[in-house]
Amino acid sequence: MGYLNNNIGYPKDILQSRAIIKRNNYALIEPNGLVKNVLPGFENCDVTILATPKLGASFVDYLLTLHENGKNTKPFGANNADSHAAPDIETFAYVIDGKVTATAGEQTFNLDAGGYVYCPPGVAMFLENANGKNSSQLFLYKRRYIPVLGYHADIVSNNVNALEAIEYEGMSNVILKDLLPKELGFDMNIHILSFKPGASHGYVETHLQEHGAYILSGQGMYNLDNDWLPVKKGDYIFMAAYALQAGYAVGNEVFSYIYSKDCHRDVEL
Ligand code: UGY
Ligand code: MN
Repeated sequence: MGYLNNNIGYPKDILQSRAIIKRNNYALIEPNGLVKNVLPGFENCDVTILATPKLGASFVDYLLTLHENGKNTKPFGANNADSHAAPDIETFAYVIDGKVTATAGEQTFNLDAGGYVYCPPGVAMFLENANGKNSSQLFLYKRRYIPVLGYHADIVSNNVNALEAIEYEGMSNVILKDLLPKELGFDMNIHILSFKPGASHGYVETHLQEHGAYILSGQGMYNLDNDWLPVKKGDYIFMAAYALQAGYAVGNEVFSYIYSKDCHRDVEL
C-alpha cells in the first residue's frame, strides 16, 4: 500500500485533513490520504477503493490509474477466487482522463476522456491503457444487480459529449446528463450534474437513494446532513440513504460531478 499522490516523507505542515467519515450518513474524502490498493488481476495500475459496504454503501466505487501497459487480467467485479465475471454483479467505468480500450463481453470500445462503458451482470469488463507512456484515470463502480421479472440490462457505451444536455428541474444554469437508459431493466443510473458559478440545487434533497459522487471540475459549498462543507475537483462524496444533500457552485469554473443513483426497484421487506 502506498499513497496515491505520493505525498510521503516528513510532514511539511501540521497534520490535518478535510476528510469526514460518518458511516451510514455521508463521507467527504479528499485526495490527500487516499491509498493505492493492490487487487488481484490489476497490473501496472493504482487502484483506490472509495465507498464500500463498510461505509454504508450498497456499491463499491474506485479510482483507477492505468499506467503504461496497465490493464486488468481478470474481469473487473469478479469474485476474488474466480477468473470469470460474477453472475450477479454489474459494473461501470468512466474515463476521467486519457485513452482506454474497454472490452465488454465480445464488444470492444475505444474510450477517450468522457467515454464510459456499463456491463450488466455476468458480462466481463476488461480495461487497458491506450495512452502509450501516459497514464489514464478512471472512475469505477460495481454493485449487486437487482433483477426484475421480464426485464434485463444491456451493455452500454458512449461519450458524455454525445449525450443530451438537460436543463435540471427548470434551471438553465444547472445541466444534467443521464449516462444510462432510463429503462426498468436498469436498477441504477450514472449521471453528471454541472452547475454554473452561482447555481445551486433548488432544495435540499432527502431521499432513499444512495450516491457516490466524484467531482470532475470546479468548487462548491455542499450541504451534507446540514453540515456546509467546501468541496472541489478531485474530492469524492458518499451520500447514504436519506442523507440531506444540496450544493452551490462557487468560484469561476463549472462545478461538475459524476454520481451513481439506484432506481427502478421497490423496497423489499
Ligand atoms: O439525482 C439526484 O438525486 C441528485 N440531484 N442528487 C445530488 O446532486 N446530490
Ligand atoms: Mn440526490
